[in-house]
Amino acid sequence: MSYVDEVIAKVIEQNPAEPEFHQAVTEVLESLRPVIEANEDAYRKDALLERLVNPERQFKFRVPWVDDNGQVQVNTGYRVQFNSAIGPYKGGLRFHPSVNLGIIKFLGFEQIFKNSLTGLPIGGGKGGSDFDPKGKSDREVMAFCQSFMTELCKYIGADTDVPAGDIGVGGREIGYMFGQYKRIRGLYEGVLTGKGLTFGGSLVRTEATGYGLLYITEELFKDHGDSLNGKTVVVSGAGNVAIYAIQKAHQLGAKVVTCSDSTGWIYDPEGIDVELLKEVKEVKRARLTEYAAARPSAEYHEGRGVWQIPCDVALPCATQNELHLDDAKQLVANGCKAVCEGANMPTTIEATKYLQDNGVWFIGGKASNAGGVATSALEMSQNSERLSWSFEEVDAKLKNIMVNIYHNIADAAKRYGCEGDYVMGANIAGFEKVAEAMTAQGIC
Ligand code: NDP
Ligand code: 2IT
Repeated sequence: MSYVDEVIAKVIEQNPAEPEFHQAVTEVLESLRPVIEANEDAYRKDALLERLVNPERQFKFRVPWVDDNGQVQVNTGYRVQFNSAIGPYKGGLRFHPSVNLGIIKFLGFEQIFKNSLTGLPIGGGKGGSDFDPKGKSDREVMAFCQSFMTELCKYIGADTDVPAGDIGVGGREIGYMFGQYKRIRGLYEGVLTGKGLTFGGSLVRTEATGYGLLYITEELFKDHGDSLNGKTVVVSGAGNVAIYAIQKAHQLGAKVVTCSDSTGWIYDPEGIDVELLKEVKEVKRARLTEYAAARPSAEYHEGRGVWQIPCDVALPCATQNELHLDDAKQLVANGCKAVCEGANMPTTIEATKYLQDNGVWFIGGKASNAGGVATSALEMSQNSERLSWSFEEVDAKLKNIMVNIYHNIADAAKRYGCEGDYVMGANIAGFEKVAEAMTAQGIC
């Protein structure tokens, strides 16, 4: 059996009931096959792949908190410190009822390669909880965040592990967690990113994942002699990534006609009104039905369905495995040219393959959503030098990083004879740097 097949089989056997983790590992290792095979004996002897797929360390802890009725609630918290070969662990925290260890491990594993692609010195990690912030009062969210950080603060720090936001974790949650960290540890340091602008946050971090997604998509079109100007775009999600993806797509002359949340979706042929969407989702924390109620041109539909709307570009920005094989077939039938992932692993392996086999340009999240964590790393830099950069300066750096990522992944794919396979290019380019650093640091 080849080394790659051996390690995939071991991961499935040793991590039972973690299908998302199996999926993430399989996707990466399958596409690394030519790189591994070129150096198989040395990698096998060093157990490089076994070390890569096993987190350096993982924490699981109880998070008790008191709700507004005086009832004690208990959630589970996680932090997986996956790989520190190229820098301190870096990656978001997800608060969503679907969170379990397998989800956090898949996200932490992907983060290793994504962070490597940014070109910045950050290792891979991820954390979160099965806490559901939906419908909770601000006081309940604060109580949960304080309890979560009371335990997490033992394991993190500006030079060891720097969490940030993800699904269900935005500025409000980061603020509460930063306050509790400072209170317990007595340290005013850049231990979290995505902070408010009055206490060490970076300009552009809020917009960064969505903006970065559009910067790389624009570069992809440019490289093929085209641009986003005049293109029709479908977006899923209506959270942090989706909102700023829609905003930047409009700035680049495209028209975004859909968005979605966990209960339904919007088709707005006149183009999504970003200010209204921000009001509904960021301020009122309400359902998309409120968007439709305030916007005569918009239709609201229950369930899922954005991928059936004809488009030139599809940007999945909600959650994992939200774009299935049937959706991919529909996109191809409708003449979609490009799919670039804003979310982490939103496209199933079968759907990805179908899109690629049918000539759709496909950029996976490790490359296309790396703008968020890259800007987090820029926030860390600003915190270290105790300075703040202007919006224009951070935005220009972000754009430059995304353009570089595009060319690095395109070149890596070409080097291995797979021109246009940006998934393979991203996995290879991300892996090469981490593998070299791990090898140079000896067996650890
Ligand atoms: P948010 O919590 O801000 O928004 C998530 C959006 O997706 C919401 O509209 C939510 O619906 C919807 N959603 C979440 N879970 C589901 C589900 N199970 N089924 C259907 N819809 C769902 O999160 P973000 O925008 O920050 O994250 C979106 C994706 O982008 C995630 O995959 C995340 O890992 C990834 N990502 C985020 C980065 C960041 O900087 N924030 C960076 C890189 C990647 P509802 O409004 O009903 O909750
Ligand atoms: O998936 C991701 O890259 C994020 N949620 C952002 C992580 C970060 O540290 O900014």
